[in-house]
Amino acid sequence: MNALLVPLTWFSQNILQKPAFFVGLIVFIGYILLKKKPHDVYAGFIKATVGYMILDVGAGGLVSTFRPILAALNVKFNIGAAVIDPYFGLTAANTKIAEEFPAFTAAAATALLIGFFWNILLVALRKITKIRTLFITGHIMVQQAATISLILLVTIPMIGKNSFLGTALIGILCGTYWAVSSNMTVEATQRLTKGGGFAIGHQQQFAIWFVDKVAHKLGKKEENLDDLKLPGFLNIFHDTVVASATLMLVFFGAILAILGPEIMSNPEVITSGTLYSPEKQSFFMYVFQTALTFSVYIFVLMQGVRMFVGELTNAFQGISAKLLPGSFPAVDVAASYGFGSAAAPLFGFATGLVGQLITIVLLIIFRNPVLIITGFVPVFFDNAAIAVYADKRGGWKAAVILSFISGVLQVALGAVAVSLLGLANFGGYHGNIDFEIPWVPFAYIFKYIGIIGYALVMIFLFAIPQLQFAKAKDKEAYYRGDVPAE
Ligand code: ASC
Repeated sequence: MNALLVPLTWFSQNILQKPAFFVGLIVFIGYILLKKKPHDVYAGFIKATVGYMILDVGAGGLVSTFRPILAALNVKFNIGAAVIDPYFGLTAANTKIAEEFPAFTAAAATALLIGFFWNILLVALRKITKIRTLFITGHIMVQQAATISLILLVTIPMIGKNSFLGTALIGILCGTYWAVSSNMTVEATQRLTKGGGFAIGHQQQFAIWFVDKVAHKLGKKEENLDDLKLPGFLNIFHDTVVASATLMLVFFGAILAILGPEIMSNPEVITSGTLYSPEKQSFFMYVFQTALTFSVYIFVLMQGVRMFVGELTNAFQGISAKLLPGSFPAVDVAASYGFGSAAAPLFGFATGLVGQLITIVLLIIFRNPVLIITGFVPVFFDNAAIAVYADKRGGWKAAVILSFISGVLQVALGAVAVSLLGLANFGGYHGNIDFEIPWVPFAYIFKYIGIIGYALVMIFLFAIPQLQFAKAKDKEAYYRGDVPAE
């Protein structure tokens, strides 16, 4: 027994619980299965591993910059704060899991692998499951596996009792959500792209399905955003650094200005990060520097993500092309933007931002114990996608209404999730629209009926593709993803 246990323990401690090496290993195995040359296998492994280590540097920087601000908010106003953004959410979820569920540090990375193969299996059995799509967006899967791990660990205590079984249940739920939700976007995306042959595997699959169903009832598709000229200055928001730095300046500038120099220079409150020192720097410049530091670490983090995702996606794509000919790859939502009106993405972002800001002000007025801070990724990418799909079927009116509602939900349900999951001291929640609906309702179902809730959510998810198939008039066209011409 020991002969088996020793290497297994070694593998678990040194590889499984170190996501950087684990992701590197997935790429390594993927490339070997694809019969790549040894030097390419080596290069892929290095890029994936180093990329993940760079992500860790960015995440560590975000934590050390955010923690003193959280401490000050807590001491001065007795409130917490959370940025609703998947990178802040990933950092917060991983930190909380490491601190409170140490046996599960490897859960998210393992769930990623289990979920991926589960998704492959569900597509391989498509005659039974009716699932046509394989989710291959690696960085999104990393973020979602972490958030879903945290949701299950916090809401169903039983999951945390046995790390082997718990991790398997997390992985299977991840894979089922990936398979089912991306399958829901096939028709909408085929309509938008006139048969582009891909589906969406990102963070707004339920929203896209909904938008596609209701947009034409909210406006006329002839009155679309094609001729809209947005003010030129909005174009600066196409640059992630400019956009995230501006949001961070506005939010953290205001928060730090309100907190004031006294508390930020108090070594009893500010025990990590940079203590403000009045002799060395003006408070204005301290605020400016701290706010911009967030964009520095977001940039570092995204750079690392870019490195490992390139490799992971190649490995996943290769595996799926070999194993599952004829299936739809479910890819990043940004792939859809080129098929809509050129102005739609920025228009959705601006409308969603207004929805978010109004809701944040309302939360402050009603003294919500957690301050919600707009993060760039959900407010831009979700609402851009919603506007693109809505505009195509219901014109600008549908785009305004639906991206505004999405902005409101992102903040309101984001605040609910932060409280439910106890993330106020960790500074972040996922924030993307699918992680409001359906995931916040799912989390409540888990909380109130535990493992039975888990089973019900699985049944609900598996029923969706069955209903899609039952409603399809032409069953062969369903598998091909053909949609009637409009
Ligand atoms: C996300 C996320 C990103 C962006 C990117 C959009 O949700 O984590 O980095 O959207 O995938 O292209």
